[in-house]
Amino acid sequence: MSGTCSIGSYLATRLEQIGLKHHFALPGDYNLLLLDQLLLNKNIHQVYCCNELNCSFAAEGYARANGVSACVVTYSVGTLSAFNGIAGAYAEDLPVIFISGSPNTNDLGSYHFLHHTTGTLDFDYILDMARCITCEAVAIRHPEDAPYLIDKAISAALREKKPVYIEIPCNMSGAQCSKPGPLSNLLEMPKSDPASLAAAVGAAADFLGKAVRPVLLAGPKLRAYGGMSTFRDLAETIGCGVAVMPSAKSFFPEQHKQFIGMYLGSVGSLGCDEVVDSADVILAAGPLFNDYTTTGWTAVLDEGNLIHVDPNRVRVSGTTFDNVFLNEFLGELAKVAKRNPASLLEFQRTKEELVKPSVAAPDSPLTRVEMCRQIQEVINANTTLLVATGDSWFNGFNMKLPDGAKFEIEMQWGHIGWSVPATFGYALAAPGRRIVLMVGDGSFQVTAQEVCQMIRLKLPVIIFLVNNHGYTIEVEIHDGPYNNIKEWDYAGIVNVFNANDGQGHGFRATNGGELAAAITQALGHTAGPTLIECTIERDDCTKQLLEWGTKVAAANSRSQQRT
Ligand SMILES: Cc1ncc(C[n+]2csc(CCOP(=O)(O)OP(=O)(O)O)c2C)c(N)n1
Ligand SMILES: [Mg+2]
Repeated sequence: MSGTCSIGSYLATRLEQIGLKHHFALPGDYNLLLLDQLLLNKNIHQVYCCNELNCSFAAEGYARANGVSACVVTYSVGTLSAFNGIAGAYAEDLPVIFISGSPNTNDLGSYHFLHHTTGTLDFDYILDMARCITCEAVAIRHPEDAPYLIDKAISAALREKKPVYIEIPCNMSGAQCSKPGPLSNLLEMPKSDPASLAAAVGAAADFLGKAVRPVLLAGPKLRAYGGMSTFRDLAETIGCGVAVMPSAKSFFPEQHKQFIGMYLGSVGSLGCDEVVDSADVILAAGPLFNDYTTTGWTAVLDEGNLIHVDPNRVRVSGTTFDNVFLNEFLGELAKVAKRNPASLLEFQRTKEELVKPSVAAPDSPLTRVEMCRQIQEVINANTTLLVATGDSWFNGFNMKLPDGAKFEIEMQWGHIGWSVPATFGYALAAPGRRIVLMVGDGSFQVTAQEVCQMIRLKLPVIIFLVNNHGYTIEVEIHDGPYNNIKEWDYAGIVNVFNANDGQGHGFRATNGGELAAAITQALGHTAGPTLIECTIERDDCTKQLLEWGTKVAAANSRSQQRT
């Protein structure tokens, strides 16, 4: 263990130790030597993207499948583009180790103006900005500090499930520092304060025990903070109805007999909001209630009825217990909670069965309903379905997931364009899975280039590109000429990316027959991605989108109130 190694090699070892098989990168003169150092580690592959925004989203997607990821860019011009995906990772609770190769330290104190900067002598602005969108931002200035600073950042990311920033000057990546030791203390997770934990569990058990009709609600933070299995234990102990928030779809099995659907107020799944709204105690595990998830503040749960389980604290009907960690709390509560299946029985009594859509004539123009009916057939226990911002969110919400199927959405950050690079990153981290993306034409245009990396790495992703000729979600919220976009030949674009060595497939489906044929081809194609452009009418959207859009628009247009 003793001895020295280069700072770049120290970083590579740490990335390998925390479980990375890949890191995403874009070169620039400030990080070239660092990339060389990282390449020397043969256990992690360097994977390239078309631009830094995509690079950050690819890392974000990889972290969804792998738990943690890394991306390496060049200072300022690259870093600023990547910040968007890094802030997204912060919003979505994903630990991305974000590394930037920066100017030579000899220039920092001299009167030297440098390229890729704002043309001033301020070299700290990137670090300052990084502090706003990461849980730890460090800049190495002396080789001897590198191990401490790298470890400090990486352990913060793993502990807090948030991105971190590490700046490595171009004259440091080859400089020597002490070799990395074992990971052990880097992986140490904080423990709840025992007294606070006991008090929180006692208060919650008491509150639940007195409830007539309690329900459980899975929130988006449940996975990041390791609570999915203890949440299920708790649910099975109580035996009550269990709902999920949109970003927690698949965090509780949909085939489980206690599953009552997705809670999204009036646009949630059939019969779910009535049961949640009429519950007298709702245990929400890792929720994040915002304007979108409350359907424009129309589905706000009463704080007095809530057991609100945050990653590091719990609120029971308005009383806060600090230093209580989600997973420990759910596990301890599962040991003492009492059985009360009343909300599940109510759901079963009141539930209406969804009518299955009928099969459309193969030659009639493709509709959204027929498209979704066919995509549903593609989803098996081994599928991860990723859905992009737009009506694809709602089409995705309506999909039935068999046990084992997973669902990915970026609903807190909500960046159009996230999904193509994130799917690329996810697919790389989950080689055995069937990866399916539903993305709108508008979102696709933001980051379309990353399909070429799927081709380059022969990833058999299936992309359903919903060509509804514009920003339909925006049309439903507030229409104007700005919601029209330039038509592309989406199916044809795959050939542009194939050039002379790629094996991506592109199909256009204008009716059900063409879609079925394209899906058959896609399922048999393993040497690269298949993009299926599904052309539907501009206004052919879910009824949930119409209602949700109207309510969100109403929330957005509230005039300033004096309080
Ligand atoms: C970076 C960014 N810019 C703008 C928006 C606003 N926005 C949200 S959805 C959307 C349009 C999505 O259109 P499309 O992908 O075609 O999906 P559709 O609603 O048509 O299904 C836009 C512009 C956003 N979310 N993110
Ligand atoms: Mg569209």
